[in-house]
Amino acid sequence: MSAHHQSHQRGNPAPKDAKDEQLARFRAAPESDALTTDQGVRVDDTDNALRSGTRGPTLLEDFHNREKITHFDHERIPERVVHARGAGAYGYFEPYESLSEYTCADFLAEAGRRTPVFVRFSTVQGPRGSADTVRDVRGFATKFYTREGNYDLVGNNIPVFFIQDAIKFPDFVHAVKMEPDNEMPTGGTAHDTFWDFASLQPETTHMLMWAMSDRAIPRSFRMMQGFGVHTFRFVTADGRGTFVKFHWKPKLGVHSQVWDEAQITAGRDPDYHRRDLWEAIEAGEYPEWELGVQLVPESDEFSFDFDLLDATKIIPEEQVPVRPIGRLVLDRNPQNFFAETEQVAFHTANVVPGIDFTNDPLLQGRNFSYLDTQLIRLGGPNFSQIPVNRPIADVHHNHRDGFGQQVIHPGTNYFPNSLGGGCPAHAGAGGGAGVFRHYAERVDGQKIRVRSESFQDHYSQAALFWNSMSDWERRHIVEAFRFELGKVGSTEVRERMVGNLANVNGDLAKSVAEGVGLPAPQPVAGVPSATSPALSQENLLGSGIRTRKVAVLAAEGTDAGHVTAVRERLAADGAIVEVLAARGGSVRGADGGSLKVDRALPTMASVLYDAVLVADGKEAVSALAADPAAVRFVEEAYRHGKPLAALGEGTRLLTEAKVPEAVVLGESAPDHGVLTGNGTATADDVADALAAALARHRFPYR
Ligand code: HDD
Repeated sequence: MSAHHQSHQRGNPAPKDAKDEQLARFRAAPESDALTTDQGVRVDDTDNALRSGTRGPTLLEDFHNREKITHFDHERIPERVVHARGAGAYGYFEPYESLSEYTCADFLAEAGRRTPVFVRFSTVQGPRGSADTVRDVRGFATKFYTREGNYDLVGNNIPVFFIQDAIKFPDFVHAVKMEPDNEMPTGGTAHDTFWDFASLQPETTHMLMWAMSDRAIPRSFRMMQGFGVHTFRFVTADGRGTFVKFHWKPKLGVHSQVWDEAQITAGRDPDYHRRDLWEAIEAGEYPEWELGVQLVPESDEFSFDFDLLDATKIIPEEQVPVRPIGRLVLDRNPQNFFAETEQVAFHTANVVPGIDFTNDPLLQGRNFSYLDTQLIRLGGPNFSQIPVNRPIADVHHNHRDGFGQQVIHPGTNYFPNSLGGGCPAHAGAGGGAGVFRHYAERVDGQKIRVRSESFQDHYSQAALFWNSMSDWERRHIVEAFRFELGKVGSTEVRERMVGNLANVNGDLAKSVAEGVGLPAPQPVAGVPSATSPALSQENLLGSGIRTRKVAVLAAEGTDAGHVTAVRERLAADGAIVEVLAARGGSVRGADGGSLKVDRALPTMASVLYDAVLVADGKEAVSALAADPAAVRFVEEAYRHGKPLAALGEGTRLLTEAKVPEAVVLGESAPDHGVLTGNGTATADDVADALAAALARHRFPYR
């Protein structure tokens, strides 16, 4: 039975936490009960409509038929205007230590205090049915079901944003989304309107650098960072504020695909990231992130050469270190995608006591937009009653009625009242603990439509990002710009964009220009040379090889002993080893035994694996070398920088796939990540070397 089917039948285990207990009250397990109508009337035939004679017309009187079709006709709701495609999971957050010195937030007050969470990851541009591995920003939205109400941290996997003021969001989204006449492209930004807008709006430049880097093609949701983006504010019980930026750091390291791989994956498995998250959780490999904060005292508000309120800027970690404060673990998949992942509603304005906003104009606009969009997306003002959205904290108010009202509110519905015993009364009588108090910021200004002077430097941090990249990261950024601008029909737009890039780096602008057939733009003097090593993925590898997938290519006559030895060695470190052969079932081993085949080669592709091993066995390797699918598998994995290993005769397949000079173990291995025995290497030697190579993720310098 597949993991998929098991999950359908796993029933309702004992609730894990307060949120799960609440959700359990809303779950309905229909398997054991008789079929009924919406009204609870039992139905004995849902296959044949009521008709006049066996060959006659269907009768309007058939309430079951009408109800069934009507309900079906109304199953769809509007998709999110951005972030339509996503996947979610439940879990928990727990702080390492009390943060009471900075915030009165209850969920951060005590080491180990667990708060249930729901997290939804997403792409931004594509519709619900688009592929997971497009070049795009990824959403990383977390709902903390705290004892003091829901707190939503609605972030992305990139720490800055395209625009500085929310009033530009409709323009930006119109430009990035599919073009209005032909609704292309589905997923991704490689089209005229996006680059037209971007090239005319220099504040996008910093974010463009990130979006053209490998950050925009993650290997897995489980292997990307998350950022709150804005500067928020921690507030203590006595009203003291501290600026705060939030960072999520994945335990598995930050890893990406390469662009060619991402494009192939979009065809081979459009659900690649969704499947990866689902399967990891089903297998008990619970993804984990560390929450870190950058804290800035209010007195330092003006001590940076950028504005803390400008969402196109980071605070370099070298300037303000990220302090780890807790961990997030995702340990449960939803049971119904629509009910949970689709209906979940995040909102930047869902804050709890101890967390407050700043005047970041992007954040201020978001605080309007989310509730507004959800009113139409979820059909009216009662969506906070949908199970996934309900707080575990008690809810008492005088909001009444509206579409889909689920609650029977007896009694009075206004404040103040005496007839209802004065309930609900203002909270806070007993000293105010647990009450939301807005940070008493002094605000004093003229009513003007003007962007602050301190928001005007659009290039320094774009340059900082470029300067901080390793050579291979820079190469990928150049290739991404060439690809995207190469898809742009308007020469004028391409020229303008390349011109902007000259403000970031002359070589970058020149290489991109070359790639799209334009002359190099005039160099710009005085481009900053500062770096921030924390920005390079080279420094974010993480450790270990848990859940990394290794394909073993096998055929009739494979040395099964070797395969088993390698599998055991890698599995001990948590990697997943799958045997692939031309057909499912099993193959005959070289010594006459048999080896189970996990996947039929034609159903898979190299892009779905992190490394490839070719087993020994003369007959088997001859068959593989004659199979174009196997040759392509190896050739592609090599091109995508993945570790390759061959045992004994297996090297012949590498040669057939034109993998240059396999490195002999013990010499310069694993620097190129191509590992072959020198005749004396045992399966264990190869497995050890492969494990070390897997931990490095990719070999981009081939
Ligand atoms: Fe947004 C959804 C993240 C700027 C308006 N946004 C949405 C989601 C994420 C983000 C992760 C998906 C939530 C989910 O999984 O349901 N958005 C961001 C970040 C931003 C940002 C990190 C900049 C720092 N967004 C932004 C602005 C506006 C919006 C400036 C409007 C002025 N975002 C929305 C929205 C969405 C949304 C239209 C679409 C569906 C939804 O909210 O529920 O309201």
